[in-house]
Amino acid sequence: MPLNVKTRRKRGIRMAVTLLSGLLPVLLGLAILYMQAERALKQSTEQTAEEAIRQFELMLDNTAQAARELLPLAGQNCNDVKLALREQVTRRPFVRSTNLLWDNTIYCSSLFGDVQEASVSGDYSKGALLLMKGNPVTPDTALLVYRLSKEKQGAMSTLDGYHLTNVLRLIGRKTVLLLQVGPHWLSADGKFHEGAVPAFAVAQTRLESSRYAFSVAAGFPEGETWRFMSSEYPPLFSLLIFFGVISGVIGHFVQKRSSAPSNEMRRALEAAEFIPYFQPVVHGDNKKWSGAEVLMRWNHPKEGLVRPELFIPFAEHSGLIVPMTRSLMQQTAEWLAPVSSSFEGAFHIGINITASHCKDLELVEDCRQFLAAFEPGAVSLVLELTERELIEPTTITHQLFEQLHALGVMIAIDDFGTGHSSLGYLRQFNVDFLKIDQSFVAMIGVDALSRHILDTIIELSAKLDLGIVAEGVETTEQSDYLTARGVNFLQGYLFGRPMPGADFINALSHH
Ligand code: G
Ligand code: G
Ligand code: MN
Repeated sequence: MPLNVKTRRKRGIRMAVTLLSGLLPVLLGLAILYMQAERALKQSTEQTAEEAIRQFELMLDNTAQAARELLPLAGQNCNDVKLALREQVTRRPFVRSTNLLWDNTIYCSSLFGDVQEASVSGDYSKGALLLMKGNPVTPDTALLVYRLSKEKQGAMSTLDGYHLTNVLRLIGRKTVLLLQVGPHWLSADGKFHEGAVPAFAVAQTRLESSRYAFSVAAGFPEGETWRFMSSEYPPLFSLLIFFGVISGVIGHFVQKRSSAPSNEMRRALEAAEFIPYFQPVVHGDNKKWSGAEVLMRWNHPKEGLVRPELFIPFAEHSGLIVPMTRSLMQQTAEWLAPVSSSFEGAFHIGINITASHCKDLELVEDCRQFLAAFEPGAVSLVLELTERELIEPTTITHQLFEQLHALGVMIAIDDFGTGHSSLGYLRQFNVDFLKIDQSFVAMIGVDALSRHILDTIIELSAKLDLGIVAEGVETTEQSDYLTARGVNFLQGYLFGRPMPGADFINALSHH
């Protein structure tokens, strides 16, 4: 079947479209899943940050409570109050040490008792919190200092970095969590940093405590979205691939069904692969050539010569039948116009027309151009309409046939006897010829009933004053029978097979 033969390029395009229709739902689905994953991760970091804030606030509540209770003691002799300092350290969870200040100087500590150390409140974030890298006792463990001041009095309590790091690690789990206090920040590995907090590639969140001067940053490193998708979404991926395959298969078949034949035929039309074959029609009495029927052939580069039954239905379906017939008429004129001077009387040229060709008036112009290629009166154009698909009588078709008749174009009903045209139909379209279907001719001398039908058709055409052409005449017996009944025109292998233009011209000149 020639319509399945594809050029390499066409096949490539079709593969690409199939692939695309398969990939599109997969890619679209992936994009949606990606956004969904990003949202889920963002939600997760927000929850983690909230939880961390809650934990830190809980710890700071203890240190703040210790400082609050010690603040009224500031100014008193260190020896008198250092037990009170130590009591807070022992009683309050998370509190590592406590100190008292007077006029921005630490003068009493829970660990050493009497000390002298300047401490400017400007270091403290909003005056109350300071994250330190360490202190002389534990230089490598970060610690968070909470400070309360009232005029010259001051009280401090410290929170061990170990507890902070634990929260960052345990709550964070897969989320990266940082604790930021003023210009300093602490990472989950317990390291103290200074300067800007690094930006996270995925689901970055920053949350400030409403009660203390610290904030928490949370996020994920680069690539976490894909990692999350590959661990959470495998069932959805299978579903996506399933839809992709279905969509690809649908895309494949839709293309195959809708566009493939017409594309191939359009290509063939441009490559002038549709060519005319000519079969002579002879006079019933003297058997001289009175004309020819033009029969389309597809000269396919791979399949060879293709008969019209195999491609005309596709051509009708895609609307290509109109330009194909136009091309056929042009080629016919190119073959026959140069020899038209040798015609005796008007040479009948039969062109096959389908019902779909009669939906507008384009045909009129094609016929006009065809006739213009010949000397006036040299040819007679006969449009053959098969009886198997009748033309609906509409305003357009009436206009069409009126204009065709005005041009001198004649109408023949092809395959007559196989369809169901009424006498009304024959009159309505101003029919000039009936072409008796070859199945009746084949029954001459074989089947009595078919012969009766044949006789009736011949009588009918005589009464209606229609010309009559017998198709498929293969034997002299058939020819004699038809001639004896006054059939004007005969067509069939007995007189000539459909042949290419060159052969036809050659045979015509010997005639
Ligand atoms: O000669 P052949 O076997 O090819 O003819 C097969 C059928 O194809 C015939 O019924 C004939 O009417 C149809 N056919 C041949 N050429 C054309 C054409 O140019 N246009 C249309 N519509 N039908 C054609
Ligand atoms: O358009 P139409 O259906 O009349 O086309 C005529 C068809 O009959 C073409 O397919 C043509 O090749 C075929 N044909 C023409 N003469 C003969 C013949 O003598 N015998 C047979 N079997 N077929 C013929
Ligand atoms: Mn025909």
